[in-house]
Amino acid sequence: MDLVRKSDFFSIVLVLCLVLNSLVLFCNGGITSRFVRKLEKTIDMPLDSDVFRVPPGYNAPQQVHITQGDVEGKAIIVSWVTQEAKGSNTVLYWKQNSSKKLKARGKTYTYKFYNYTSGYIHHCPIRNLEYDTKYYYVVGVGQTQREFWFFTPPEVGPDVPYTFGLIGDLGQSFDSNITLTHYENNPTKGQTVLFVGDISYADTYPDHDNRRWDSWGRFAERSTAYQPWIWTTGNHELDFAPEIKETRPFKPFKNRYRTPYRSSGSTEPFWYSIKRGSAYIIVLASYSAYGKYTPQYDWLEKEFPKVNRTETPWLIVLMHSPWYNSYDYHYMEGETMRVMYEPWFVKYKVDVVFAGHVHAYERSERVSNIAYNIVNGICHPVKDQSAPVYITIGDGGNVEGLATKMTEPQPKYSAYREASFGHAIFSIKNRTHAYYGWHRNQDGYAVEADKMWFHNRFWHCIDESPSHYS
Ligand SMILES: *[C@@H]1O[C@H](CO)[C@@H](O)[C@H](O)[C@H]1NC(C)=O
Ligand SMILES: *[C@@H]1O[C@H](CO)[C@@H](O)[C@H](O)[C@H]1NC(C)=O
Ligand SMILES: *[C@@H]1O[C@H](CO)[C@@H](O)[C@H](O)[C@H]1NC(C)=O
Ligand SMILES: *[C@@H]1O[C@H](CO)[C@@H](O)[C@H](O)[C@H]1NC(C)=O
Ligand SMILES: CC(=O)N[C@H]1CO[C@H](CO)[C@@H](O)[C@@H]1O
Ligand SMILES: [Fe+2]
Repeated sequence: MDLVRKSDFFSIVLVLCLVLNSLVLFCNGGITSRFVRKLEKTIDMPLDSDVFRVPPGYNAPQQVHITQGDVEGKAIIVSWVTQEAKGSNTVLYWKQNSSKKLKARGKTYTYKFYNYTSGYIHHCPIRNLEYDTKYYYVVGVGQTQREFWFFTPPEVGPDVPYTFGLIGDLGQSFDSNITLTHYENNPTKGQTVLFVGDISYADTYPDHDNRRWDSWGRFAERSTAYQPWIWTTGNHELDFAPEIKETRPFKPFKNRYRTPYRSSGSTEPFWYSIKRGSAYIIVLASYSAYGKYTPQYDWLEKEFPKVNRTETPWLIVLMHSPWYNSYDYHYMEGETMRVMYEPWFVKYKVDVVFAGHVHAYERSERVSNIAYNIVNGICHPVKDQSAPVYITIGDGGNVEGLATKMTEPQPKYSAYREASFGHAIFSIKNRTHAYYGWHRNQDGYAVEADKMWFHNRFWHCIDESPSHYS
């Protein structure tokens, strides 16, 4: 009841704001949502919660997750953990309606972190899959077997519809569980999650208690075992802890999660690219060196010219630390990377950039700020139809809670901002149109608190902002 009334109230406010916003054109900032959320402390689910239950049976595979295993989408990497013994590293898999079972063999890793020793972490690439096909797979061969399934993407092509889910800074709180539940129950079904970094928040526990990496893996399995999650590294993946002599950054992340970085010519798992359907997705690393002459810089410089918009019209970039952020939190942390790379984003007409880090939601206008050259003083974001829309989606619901303080007044480049937990859906229809919606956790599963039709920057480069239509 209460919620219904609140969302009705919100809709009215939103409509009013939209009308006002279109009247004042670009002179003022965009919308700061007035949605009023019940402010509660964000708490992690205790280790004995239902979502963290260890699957029954001797040495049962747990924390099962899949990710894309090549550039084109014909390979997948299956990962899982066995706790009691090494067990088999074979994956059995077969096409729906086919009785022919195939086998792939993976490799097994363990690592230590301070006084924690990991279980047996298995990673098994499966190659030469057929496009647009449902596959079943089994892990735990010979002991406790568990069966899952996934769909391969359609063959890469310009008008292939495809729907991505967007989740960031998820963690393992009660709110994280609500976010994941809303993503799963959204009537628009995401086919792959683009995850913008900050996974388990195990580092918020004493000695980075790595059992919280395990519990996160078990919690997320209900999604990660059935659809690929595309990983971006955040600061909570660093696990840099010299006080306990853990000085190799990203140790738990690198052992537990795989990315197909070699396929795209990258030399580190933290930055890479994939094609999926009609999208070309570039994943950048906010916490790996990105200045001139660094490996990431050299790679990205060569990567952008490879994107063929006739093949993959949609150019999407993922990173953790946002470049355009009008919250008080993490203010300007993305600035140095912006200075390095923004001219390329405009030159190559990136459609949209998704970032996390700030635990709230924000969507920008199409703006750029690339005219400044130290002496000319031209350092303001300006409307730019070749620039991407920047979306901050760090609102997964982790233990650190919401970022509620915003810089005032709302800057011109900020189209919509709201401090609520949620997720988003980016649904590509064809080479010219994609539909985007942001869903806050307080609403019904189908409700879009913010939405926008994206017009492709290469094929249909016209202004989409409401002010344009007024
Ligand atoms: C690791 O050390 C902490 C204290 O620093 C202790 O509470 C915990 O039980 C230890 N864990 C293991 C697996 O020894
Ligand atoms: C997490 O959400 C699921 C529903 O998707 C529910 O069944 C489960 O009880 C929740 N667990 C906790 C600890 O909130
Ligand atoms: C771009 O992709 C299209 C469609 O796949 C292809 O016909 C064309 O040759 C490609 N262009 C380049 C420069 O590779
Ligand atoms: C692309 O999709 C949009 C939205 O569904 C639709 O209006 C448009 O007609 C489509 N374009 C083509 C060429 O089919
Ligand atoms: C073509 C074909 O036989 N499709 C079947 C595959 O199997 C599912 C159930 O497993 C059936 O619903 C399809 O009809
Ligand atoms: Fe972060």
